[in-house]
Amino acid sequence: MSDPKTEADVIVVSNRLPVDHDENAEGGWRRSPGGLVSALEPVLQKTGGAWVGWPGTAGLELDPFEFDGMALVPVTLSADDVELYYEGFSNDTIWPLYHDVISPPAYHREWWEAYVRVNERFARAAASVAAPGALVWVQDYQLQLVPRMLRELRPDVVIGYFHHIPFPAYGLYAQLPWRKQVLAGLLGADVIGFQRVQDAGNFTNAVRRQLGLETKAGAIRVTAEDGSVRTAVARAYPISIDTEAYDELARRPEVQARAKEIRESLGDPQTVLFGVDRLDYTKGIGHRLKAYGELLEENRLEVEDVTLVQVASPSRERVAAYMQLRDEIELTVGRINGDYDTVGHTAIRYLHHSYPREEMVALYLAADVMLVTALRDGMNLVAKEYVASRVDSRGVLVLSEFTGAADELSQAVKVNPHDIDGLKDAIMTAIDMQPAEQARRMRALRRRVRERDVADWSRRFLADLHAVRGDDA
Ligand code: GDG
Repeated sequence: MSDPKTEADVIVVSNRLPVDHDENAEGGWRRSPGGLVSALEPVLQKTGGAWVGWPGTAGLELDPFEFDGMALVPVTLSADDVELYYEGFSNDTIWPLYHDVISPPAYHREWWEAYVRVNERFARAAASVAAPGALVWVQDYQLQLVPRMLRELRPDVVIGYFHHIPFPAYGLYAQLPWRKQVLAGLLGADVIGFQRVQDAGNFTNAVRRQLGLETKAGAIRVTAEDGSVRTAVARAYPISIDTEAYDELARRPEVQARAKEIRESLGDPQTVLFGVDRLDYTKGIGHRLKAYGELLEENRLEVEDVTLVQVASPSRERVAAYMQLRDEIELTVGRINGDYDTVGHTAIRYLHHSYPREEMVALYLAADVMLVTALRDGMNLVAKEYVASRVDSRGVLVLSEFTGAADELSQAVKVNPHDIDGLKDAIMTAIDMQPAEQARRMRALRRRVRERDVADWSRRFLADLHAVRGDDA
């Protein structure tokens, strides 16, 4: 590790740095998995860029360091900050509010104060490493105030913000006691990106109604305190995955052998249904289980013929709503298995673990039907990963219309997960679908995720930031 240079021309700011602590890794850090990191790393490496974020351990104070050709700029969070800013305001106020109040958001002034304080710290860290006129790209709902704070510190830089989760309809957004401050925070950016056209529309609507600003086709006229006028643009940039990486893994003989082994270990049922989600109340896991349980109860499915594999990766385990969700899901799984399992067959193979990506791809390949039944989801990358992994053009994606992915993946079997009878019929349609029809749909889906991968997403966003700066195309 060496000291990075202190000025960067491209800067990414996100809650977490793209690395995890790992005592066994060289230098003590390992690159964290995920599409965002793989898309942005080459950009930062090429431009000598920097990434500003929290290293993931409370109280850890670190100087900037270099990792894989990027300058990493750590922001320190105390245990209190983690509890109030991250678990509190980010994950128990904004997250439920922006996901249509599926779980009731909690509004606490102390959490808000911590959110302001921590956002300021991120803004100052970004300001301190930005070269004159740098492009700064802020990521996600934990940092909605950073664009404006950064603009005040550094009026010379070009600021982008990307919102990974939904932006709610005005009637819900209006609940937020700090609704004006959050909108003003976001409007500090030159380009404000959302997953869906609908999210961008909800945002501009809130801006009009709360701040009385003029908006036209996503362009918002913002007047600063000194009277100067600028334009901020809100538009959709649907995020994607590293499609090539999934395709490549899925073609590996050892991954294909593992997929076969998984099916064998389940007793080679005719049909394997698969769900994989962070254990989060937005993902509709309970609705999925209800529909599946009723299909077994009505003998439309028999436990000898079908198994549902549900990976529920541990998430936000210190937030009360997540503890309660886990109890509910595990109670339901236990009931269904108790009612329908035989000595030799299980209705649901429930796994509360995280798996390496190779194993995920093997599971995708082993699954005849992929169930994505989110009640609200910014995009849902699992849907795209399933498609990218199906190099055999087989398998059926059942996809909730309340995901961002539904806008793009039109050949999936679409469902409204609240309509349990409709969901049951969709699962049966998927199970009964003929191979030729599966292949026809899967090929079209695969074309889409090949053409629009995560590199394409970051290129589009950064091109718009370059255009703001007046760089040549
Ligand atoms: C937010 C938005 C938006 C899950 N379990 C394991 C594992 N995963 C990976 C999946 C996928 C990712 O986590 C989950 O991404 P999603 O998009 O499905 O959902 P969120 O975590 O809620 O992400 C969402 C996203 O941001 C990007 O903008 O799409 O709407 O909510 O990549 O594969 N990966 C491995 N083992 C696991 O056990 N390796």
